[in-house]
Amino acid sequence: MAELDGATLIARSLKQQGVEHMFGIVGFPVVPVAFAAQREGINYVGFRNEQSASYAAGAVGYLTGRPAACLCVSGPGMIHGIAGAANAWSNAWPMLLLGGANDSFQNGQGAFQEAPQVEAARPFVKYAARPDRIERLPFYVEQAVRTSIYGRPGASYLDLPNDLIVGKAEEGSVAWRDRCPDAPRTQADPAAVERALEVLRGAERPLVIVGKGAAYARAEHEVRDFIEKTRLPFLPSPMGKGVVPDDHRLSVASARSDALKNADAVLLLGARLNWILHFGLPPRFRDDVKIVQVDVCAEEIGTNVPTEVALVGDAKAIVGQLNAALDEEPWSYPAETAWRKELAEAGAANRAAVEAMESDRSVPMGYYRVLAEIRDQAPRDAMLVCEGSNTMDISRSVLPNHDARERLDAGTFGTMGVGLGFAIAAAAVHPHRKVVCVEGDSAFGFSGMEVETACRYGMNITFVIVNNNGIGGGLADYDRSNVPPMVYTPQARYEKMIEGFGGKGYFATTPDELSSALKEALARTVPTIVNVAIDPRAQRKPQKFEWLTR
Ligand SMILES: Cc1ncc(C[n+]2csc(CCOP(=O)(O)OP(=O)(O)O)c2C)c(N)n1
Ligand SMILES: [Mg+2]
Repeated sequence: MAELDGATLIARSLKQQGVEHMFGIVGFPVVPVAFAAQREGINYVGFRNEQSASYAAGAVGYLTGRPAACLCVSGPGMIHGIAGAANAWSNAWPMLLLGGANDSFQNGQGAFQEAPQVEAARPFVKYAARPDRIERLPFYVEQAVRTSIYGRPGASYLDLPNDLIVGKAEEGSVAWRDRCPDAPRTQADPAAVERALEVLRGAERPLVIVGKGAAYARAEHEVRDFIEKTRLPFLPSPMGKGVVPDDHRLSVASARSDALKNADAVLLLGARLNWILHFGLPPRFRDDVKIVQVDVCAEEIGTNVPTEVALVGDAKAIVGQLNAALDEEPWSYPAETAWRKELAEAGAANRAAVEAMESDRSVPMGYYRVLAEIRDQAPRDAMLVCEGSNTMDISRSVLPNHDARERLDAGTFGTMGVGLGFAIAAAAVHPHRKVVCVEGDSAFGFSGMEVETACRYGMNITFVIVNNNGIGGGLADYDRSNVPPMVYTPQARYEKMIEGFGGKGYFATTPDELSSALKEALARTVPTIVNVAIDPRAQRKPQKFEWLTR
């Protein structure tokens, strides 16, 4: 009977479990795993740093609902990969971290790159294991995949000693596992569904908040239907954007602060009351706000604010239940109310302030002109990746999303350095679409070398660097003997680096240069960088709660 090696068993099991992408860096002892993955038909993308590879794996999990694998060498490689596991943990995205490890018979001997890897992964993963026998590798791979996608999604870790990777097993002795089905779409208690609608019907100032949990659950059809049926005002979380298109007439995103502060009932659809939503607490929310909470994770119910009605389960299934109840007993929030008027006025005032900045053509440019140009030129179905501080915050309001899962950003963990990995993940999942990756200059620097990865695979990515010479802003010039902590090289020519790898770079300092550079860059299908020098003192629109935003 034929023998199979551990590497082949790992790769075949991954493919069997619906893992289509593997990102990583090879070295001891995982080289055979990467080759086996390619043989088994998994798309292997070799990165330049495991951090980016691990971020990319999480993004694929979010975009597709099936985890991607991040393959790391033992010791330092695996330690780098924890960055992505932690990012996936914070965002509740599925991914697999695969760490090569020293031969198990050398444990404790000071083996090459020996490290307590299972222990190191543990706090950030839902599942961490070191398979015990080659024959049982499919068992462990199935458990890792299933755990990552069932319940609240997250990362799983498998520790893969060299002897397991190169060892062999008789084909007949292998305990193969069938593909685990997608997570069951659990419904909420029907009584809670009735009660949720009662709370919304009784509210004077209702608000729906759509989070990335709804996007992950692929609930866009149901959520749009629900918004149309109820005519409730809604706003999205940063990555909940697009579940309902941003240009929908019932969006009150441009009146976000006012909507949060004055709502008397909030329906949370896969959004958590964490720092992004100011914990649901005063002064950003009313202290008597009633929270109706849809979440896949029962433990999330009641975090920071006691929940009025808990709907625990899958967002797509539960919003479907709400819609079915509304079909039985139709209701919609009245067309003319003081609340609608208030929100419309606040939204109009905010939009007017922003529009003035967007059309300001002075040099040096500010953020709004740059982002408005990207908005006007990017294809409608572009995948958007946005990262930075001001760059990302402002992009949220200026760059619209038309569909679900089309925006990736620093997310719940606020991680700088995710952008390039995310862009590569988006290109891997959607090879026929343009990826527009908008990066602050600091954000770009964390993983800038991954432009080589994008060039090597000929990915259709346009990187736009919004360059203000530093972290939240730098200086036009500086004294080398006293460099302030937030300052980077003024007008650094980041676009030149991509040319070394066969991509095309552009540098723009004026609105006209930006406009033509972007036009050319977006028309190309090879990777491009448009490096845009903006005013190092440019800031975002003054915020009502500036002191609380970080
Ligand atoms: C991994 C990590 N390191 C450091 C930070 C702190 N931090 C927050 S935003 C930011 C960079 C902001 O600068 P930039 O990307 O240039 O955007 P800008 O605000 O200048 O437009 C940094 C370093 C972080 N969030 N994550
Ligand atoms: Mg900057």
